Amino acid sequence: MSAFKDIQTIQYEGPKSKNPLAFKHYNPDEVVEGKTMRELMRFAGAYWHVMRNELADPFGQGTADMPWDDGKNTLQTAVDRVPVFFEFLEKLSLDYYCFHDRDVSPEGATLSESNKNLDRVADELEKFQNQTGKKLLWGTACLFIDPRYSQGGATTPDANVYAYAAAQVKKAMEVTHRLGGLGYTFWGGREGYSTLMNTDMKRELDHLARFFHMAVDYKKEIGFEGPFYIEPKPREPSTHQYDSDSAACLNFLREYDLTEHFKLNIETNHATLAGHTMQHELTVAMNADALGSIDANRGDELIGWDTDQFPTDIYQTTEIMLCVLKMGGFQTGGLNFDAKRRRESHDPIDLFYAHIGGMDAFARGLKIAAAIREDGRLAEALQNRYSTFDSGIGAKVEEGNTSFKELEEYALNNPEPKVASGRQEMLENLINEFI
Ligand code: XUL
Ligand code: CO
Repeated sequence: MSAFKDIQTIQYEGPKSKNPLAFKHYNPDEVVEGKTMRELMRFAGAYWHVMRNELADPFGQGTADMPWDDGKNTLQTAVDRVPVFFEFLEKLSLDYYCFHDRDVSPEGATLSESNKNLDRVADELEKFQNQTGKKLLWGTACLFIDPRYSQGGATTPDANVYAYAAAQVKKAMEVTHRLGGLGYTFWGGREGYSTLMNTDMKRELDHLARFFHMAVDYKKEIGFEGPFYIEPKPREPSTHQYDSDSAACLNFLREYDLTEHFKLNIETNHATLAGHTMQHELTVAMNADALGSIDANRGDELIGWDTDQFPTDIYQTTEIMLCVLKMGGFQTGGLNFDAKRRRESHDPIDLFYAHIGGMDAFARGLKIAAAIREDGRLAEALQNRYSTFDSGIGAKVEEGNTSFKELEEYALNNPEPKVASGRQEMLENLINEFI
């Protein structure tokens, strides 16, 4: 039985197509910089948004029409959702998916019942992965919905909750490993605080590091070879989250000797909530060789929260794909649509429009980024801006072969420096030549 029987597999029809159910730019087998688009993008569907997001907001109930779902929180309903999700992935040529343990299977009356539920649904996920060739980009544990985690999981003040969180992550790692997951994500929405009056920050961070070290030990024990990802976000639902941005995460990982096992999963709307551009967050991660994966979405300039909208901004997707190409493509990561439709877009077909738009926005970003790189003027301008460091006194600085004394002597004996223009507007015009 088909859940989307009126919708055919979405085809690439090219930029001139007027068909809203066709790709205008995402052409999976088209080669860009020596790789197919499919290899470069590694698009993933997010189980929580596609299958479980009823489109509620703090002021109103869900609006999403999901005729395939009886709305019950039973194991049978969870099992029945799996083929619907894989039909969706197939019809959109999404090669990967991501899930939280509790999106795919219901919490039971006890932890061991929850684990059994997860095993049962994992059987089904495995079956459909084998049938369709779809792959798990990453798995994760939901440590933020249940009231037990209201004060944190790995940073809770209660050791009993901490143990429960560890048990839940252990199980989610096992299932991710069993399903051939390429990575495992930690997003710490409750790992932070509401007020410092009741929070021992140092103790909580030590506990978080302990938690991660134990996860690393366990990953080695079960032979899980994929990276762990930390997904930075500054706030929401906590007032302050410890993994607030790329720099904070990297500093934490270095402080606690965890860098070897972790990369970052950077989300566009989290970057902007942190007061950074996505390009900034990606660049900080890349500089540390820690850009693992991307949660693809966008925020809204007029709304101050995590709106998780589908990416449509070509400037933004171009900047992101410039970073991805610079890094030589993803290793284990990809572009996961951690994005939801607006509450007003409640029809099943809106799920398709939303993903088609996101995939096309990224495909355009990719083609534009590749053209900018091929043209070479942007890279040349960047290179030239630092050319005084290529020889003479500048080269000595970069080689570590000079001192304050020598630099003083140089400054005293040379004319007043005349710094060259940054040419921002000219470079903005250059980018616009390609957009
Ligand atoms: C929440 C968010 C999460 C993570 C996975 O803002 O982005 O869905 O991606 O837990
Ligand atoms: Co996310």
